[in-house]
Amino acid sequence: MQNILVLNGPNLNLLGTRQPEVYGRTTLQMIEELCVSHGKSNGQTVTHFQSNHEGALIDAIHAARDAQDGIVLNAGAYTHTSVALMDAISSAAVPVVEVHLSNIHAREPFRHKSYIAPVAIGQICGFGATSYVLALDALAAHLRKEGAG
Ligand code: CA2
Repeated sequence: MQNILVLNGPNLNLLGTRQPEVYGRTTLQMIEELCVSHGKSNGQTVTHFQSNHEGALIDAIHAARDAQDGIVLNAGAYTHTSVALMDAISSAAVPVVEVHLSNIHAREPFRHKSYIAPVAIGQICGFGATSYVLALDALAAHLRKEGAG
């Protein structure tokens, strides 16, 4: 069994309630339920956490060091700004898959830069809620290869 943390950053709690033309009608709760059920089919125990606060996300990454085999991270707008999150991932030594609902490379230039990408094992973006499912599959394969699951 693999233990996976699905970690969501700022404003993602608003999913499905505002700007449906950009982010769709799927709520964060629906995404979390999808991750729990898809994780089960991969032999993964999925827990989830969302915060609008950079420090709380950093604390969750630090705590994952002893409790989780991998992290699926949508850092929201902190993706494009946070050296602190990048440093937390580097020090946690837990594999992270970066996810985004939207294709950040097809959006405004400031979204093309990710501080998460250099310290993640990979990045999946542009597939809506399916980005999370693909990230769970990627972690399952990665951890099997590493012998952790
Ligand atoms: O596409 C993604 O998943 C993003 O991480 C979403 C972030 C954005 O800043 C990143 O560039 C790409 C924004 C999340 C905000 O979500 C909202 C949802 C509903 C209403 C307003 C914001």
